[in-house]
Amino acid sequence: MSETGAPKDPLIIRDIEYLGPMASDTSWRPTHTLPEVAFGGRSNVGKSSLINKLVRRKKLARVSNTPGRTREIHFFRVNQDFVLVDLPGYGYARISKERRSEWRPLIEGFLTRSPGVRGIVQLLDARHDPTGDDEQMLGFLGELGLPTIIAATKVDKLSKGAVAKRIREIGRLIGMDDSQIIPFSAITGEGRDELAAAIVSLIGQPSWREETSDVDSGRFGTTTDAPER
Ligand SMILES: Nc1nc2c(ncn2[C@@H]2O[C@H](COP(=O)(O)OP(=O)(O)O)[C@@H](O)[C@H]2O)c(=O)[nH]1
Ligand SMILES: [Mg+2]
Repeated sequence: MSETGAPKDPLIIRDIEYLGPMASDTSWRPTHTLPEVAFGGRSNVGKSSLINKLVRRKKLARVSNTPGRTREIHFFRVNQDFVLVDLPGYGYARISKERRSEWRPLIEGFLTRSPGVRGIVQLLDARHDPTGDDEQMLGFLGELGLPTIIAATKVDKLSKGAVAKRIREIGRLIGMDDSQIIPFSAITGEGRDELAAAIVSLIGQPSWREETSDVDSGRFGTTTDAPER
């Protein structure tokens, strides 16, 4: 990043459109032909703040003061590049045990049955070890084989040395290489461009669900050319 001139923005935001909410695995979902990138994490982990920073909008995803209340999946079209899928936050401590596992059918059903999903940005609080809910979610993502980018949030609350240490520890706990974990701060903007670049790379790859056929294997990054309806 220390080259001359301003670094190039890997994801220039031209326009964003809210497509709507999905309340259950069988209810409405948007029809489009763009790749989808999901965002998941525990309530209060900083997901709305990260999304707003990523797309450079102050209030796109509501930064909620009442975590645990958002029970729907929200869809946003970003340019003609991809559809950002804001999953409901899980694991809010102050709701009952039964209600705490309500997230699983909606989130798991959506990720399992959405042909357009290319991957997920899974958020973990950099300061803390993954919770039981985080482990369930990561276990599910691992079984599904969904390409996963980890964003470690709120790193502004830690010293530089502590961040490096926490990233190593989280990587060890979740069995992922540190290089797959992006330190992120919605306050300082650290990690925004790195995350944007990782998403651009994800949506440029062929779908992880498709069998690689000889005809298809040469395809690269053409799926964002779908005509607007
Ligand atoms: N210091 C700091 N606070 C953050 C950061 N991201 C979010 N927060 C705060 O954490 C709380 C939850 O953030 P929010 O984005 O609503 O989390 P969500 O429930 O996961 O969508 C809010 O008080 C935010 O201001 C961050 O990067 N640094
Ligand atoms: Mg939120």
